[in-house]
Amino acid sequence: MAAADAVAGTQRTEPNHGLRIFLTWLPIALAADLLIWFVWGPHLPPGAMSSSAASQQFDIRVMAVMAAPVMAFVLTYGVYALIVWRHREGDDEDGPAIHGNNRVAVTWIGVTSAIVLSLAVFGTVELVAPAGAGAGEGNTPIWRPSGGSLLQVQVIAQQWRFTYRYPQFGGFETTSLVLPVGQNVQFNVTSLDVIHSFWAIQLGVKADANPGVNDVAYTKPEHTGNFEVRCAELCGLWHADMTTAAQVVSVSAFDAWTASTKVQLAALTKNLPPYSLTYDPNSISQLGKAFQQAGLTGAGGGYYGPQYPVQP
Ligand SMILES: [Cu+2]
Repeated sequence: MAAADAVAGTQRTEPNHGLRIFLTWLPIALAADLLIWFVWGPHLPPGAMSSSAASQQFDIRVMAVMAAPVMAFVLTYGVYALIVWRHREGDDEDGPAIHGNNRVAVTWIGVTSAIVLSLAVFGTVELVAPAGAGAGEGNTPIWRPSGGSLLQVQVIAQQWRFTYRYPQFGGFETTSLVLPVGQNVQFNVTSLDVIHSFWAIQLGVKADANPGVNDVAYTKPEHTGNFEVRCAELCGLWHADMTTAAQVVSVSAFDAWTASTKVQLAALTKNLPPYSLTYDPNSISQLGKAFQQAGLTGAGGGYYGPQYPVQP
């Protein structure tokens, strides 16, 4: 620099750009992180209605807090460069070469490696700790909730509706999804026809629904209230209509609901195929036909298999 200055015949003292960028960046990054964590964070999806939702919200908060300083740095650096290093009339001098600058290289590799590796570890821990984090784990889940009983709910997808079977309450099948608060739930998700995906939005649960597959996902509802279920896999003409208005209720309300539903659906339940982790729609479409003939396909009922004519 001294040589260049001598050649140019000027006397310039370069300010410490690194320090200036750092001191500009630091308050922006701190403010962004505090706002993200305390103000925005509690409102980030999917909320905190269940253990898995709360854990996903935490993950998104952590990732946003890690990402904001990076973005703040890029923007600060960009604006600083535009202002301080813009081309000026009569100044044709090039900046110092970045190639061979060990401090920049080591800092860059060090910081980016730390961010990526810590996120890999964090992501793995966050899958294990909340027992699969609400994701479908296939038919042999690696992570299960520890301790306590499990409420088993079978989610049966078909074009174009979800029905829910409660094997621990006589195996009735309903179009309503009702869960008790504070109870570990095991969803056994399957399909009778094409591929669907069971997405309980505010519970932070998403599991593929494939024919012939039992896909298991866990969660624990932590707050009572309504939540939405949607199909998250394009499955045909009425895919967008494949929704369920579902509820997390108190334990006593859940007990009352299961008791009354069990009685109300008794006539249908005895005609359902025996509870199974998967169903072959072709082998039970006779039953679907029987349901139709008996006029039992209304709300709360359910027939397995498509409605095409049954082979003799
Ligand atoms: Cu679907």
